[in-house]
Amino acid sequence: MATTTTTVTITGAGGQIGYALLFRIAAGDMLGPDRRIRLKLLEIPQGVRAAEGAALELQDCAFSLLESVEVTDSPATAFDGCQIALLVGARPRGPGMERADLLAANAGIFGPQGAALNAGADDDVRIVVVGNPANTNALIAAASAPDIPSDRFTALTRLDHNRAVGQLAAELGVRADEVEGVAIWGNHSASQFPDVSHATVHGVPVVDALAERLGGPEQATTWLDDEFIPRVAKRGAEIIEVRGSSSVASAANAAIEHVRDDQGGTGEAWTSAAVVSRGEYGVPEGLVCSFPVRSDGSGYRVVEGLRLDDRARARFDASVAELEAERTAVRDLGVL
Ligand code: NAX
Repeated sequence: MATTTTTVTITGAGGQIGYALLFRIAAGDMLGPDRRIRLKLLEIPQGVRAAEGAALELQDCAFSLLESVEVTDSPATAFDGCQIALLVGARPRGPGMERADLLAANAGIFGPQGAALNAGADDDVRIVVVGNPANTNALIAAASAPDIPSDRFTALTRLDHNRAVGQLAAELGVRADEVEGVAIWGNHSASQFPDVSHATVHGVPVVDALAERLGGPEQATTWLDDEFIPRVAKRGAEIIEVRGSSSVASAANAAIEHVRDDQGGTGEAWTSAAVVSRGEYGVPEGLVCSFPVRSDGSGYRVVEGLRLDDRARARFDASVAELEAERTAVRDLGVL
């Protein structure tokens, strides 16, 4: 029996991931069977018709939890009263576009959206950025929302986390839910570090289980370095090559799981999310960086005290350096 109503704003709702998200959210996959949902769909004018079409289909599903759907091209309207924001719409990299151009184009989206959240969102709003470059877009949005505590802003690395779990499960011949303790460190980009050094399968370290399966510790290390890490980090490109278009359903699934666990709690298990660094693991404060995280239902907190060996540290540092370079580029544009 649904008792409360939550206002959920989705940007880029007329796009691919938006289309994969809407129906699952309205069916209760994200917030559970006790929370009614008021959907607010933000698009640019060219995307409004597609979002309106999705709204018609939502009506045709007659979801019992769905209280209303509003389509708008106004950030102020979309974020008014927003309690959960999924910022999916972003400017993709066009032909010949330099990184600075990409960051500038997205600053022009995430700056104003942060400001609109600041002006109109609910006091307990939580925001997840999906649109790329997700970490730095979240940084820009947070910087544009001075009245919203920065720990409410997160960026999605749950897809990378799930990809890592999926690869390990396949290699070890187990179900995905039998693998625990995977961590994604750094940026949601090819520089990310998918880390299995704390991961277990049925309580056995994954590295030992891999050694057993692959014929020894050296073989396990080779598989991790040469196959697992690059495959997880470049999985998006693999999906594009095989499928002919980018990850959609898996990205939507990850976003739903990110919000579900942020709100509902992770228990003792951890997952991965990009959160605003408070200096954990030596990551410069303010960067939106992926860490292993837990939530007790009040938001993601970094799991502290994990040991990173020199090789792991070097990989993580390289990804953090990329995040710092993105922040510097954005500062140079005068955005921060
Ligand atoms: P689509 O191009 O299908 O959809 C994007 C939608 O956003 C379009 O309908 C567009 O009109 C809209 N949009 C653009 N600017 C907007 C603005 N200022 N306000 C509101 N809406 C706006 O892309 P899709 O496949 O849905 O991907 C969306 C984003 O997710 C991309 O940036 C993509 O790179 C990113 N991804 C992030 C992932 C992650 O793990 N963090 C994984 C999947 C995906 O690659």
